[in-house]
Amino acid sequence: MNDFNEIKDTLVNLDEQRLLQLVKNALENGIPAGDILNKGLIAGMDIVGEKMENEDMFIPEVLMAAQIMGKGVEILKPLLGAEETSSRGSVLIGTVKGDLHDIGKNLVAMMMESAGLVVHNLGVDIAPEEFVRMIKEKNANILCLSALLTTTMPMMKQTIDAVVESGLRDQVKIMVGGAPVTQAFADDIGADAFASDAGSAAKGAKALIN
Ligand code: B1M
Repeated sequence: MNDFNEIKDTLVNLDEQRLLQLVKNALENGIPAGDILNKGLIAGMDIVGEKMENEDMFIPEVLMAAQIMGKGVEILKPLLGAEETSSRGSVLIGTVKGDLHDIGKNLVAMMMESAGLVVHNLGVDIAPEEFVRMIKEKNANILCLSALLTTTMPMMKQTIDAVVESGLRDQVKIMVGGAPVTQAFADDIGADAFASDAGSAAKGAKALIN
């Protein structure tokens, strides 16, 4: 659809005002918020990623695209994943140590909140011992780990190992996700669940609680 191409192009061209206008227009035209997110903003960010890989875009520009995307997501937020709010699980979510990517992780947190879960979003670059400390402090029953880099995926295993060593493994279900993460990897490192996107992460978390 034309709206999606324009949203993608505008994100890649870092035209914030136009992008936000296009997102609002798309909503006014009855396009579902989830489609605007997935087929517009996330698809646009994929192009940014390809350009980054080919050195057609550089870190400061990618960072700007990420910030602009975040503002687009803010507009969509109230309309995404409006589910019933019955579950009261306590979720701890963060991006593992060494990894600064947070857009996907924040989307997961947002979808989980709108699914009725209490979410403690720790941020990025979180060390295993910090996750362990926060599981205790927040009495969490689900731990969600995000990683976007192949080089930080092993930190997911180190985090799970730290949880095991702390004696808290029986208290929390652990879910992992992020672009390079797969179900096979999740199984390998001893996670309880894997989610490929924010919607299935929210559904998966509710299933883990029940
Ligand atoms: Co980075 N980066 N980056 N980057 N960056 C990628 C990931 C990369 C694929 C780009 C590329 O080369 N094509 C590549 C990784 C290659 C690899 O490891 N195989 C890469 C690289 C190399 C790097 C640097 C090393 C670059 C450098 O410095 N030379 C550097 C590393 C910094 C660090 O972390 N230590 C770096 C830096 C950055 C920025 C800071 C500039 C910026 C991040 C800004 C921010 O997040 N605030 C950035 C960005 C924006 C990207 C791309 C372009 C976009 C990521 C994104 O936000 N996608 C990315 C390329 C790409 O993915 N297309 C790239 C949109 C987001 C909605 O999707 O995060 O996949 P995603 O989240 C999804 C799912 O994965 C899932 O649900 C989300 C929503 O549906 N999900 C979970 C995510 N977390 C989950 C947790 C769960 C469940 C599901 O828990 C249960």
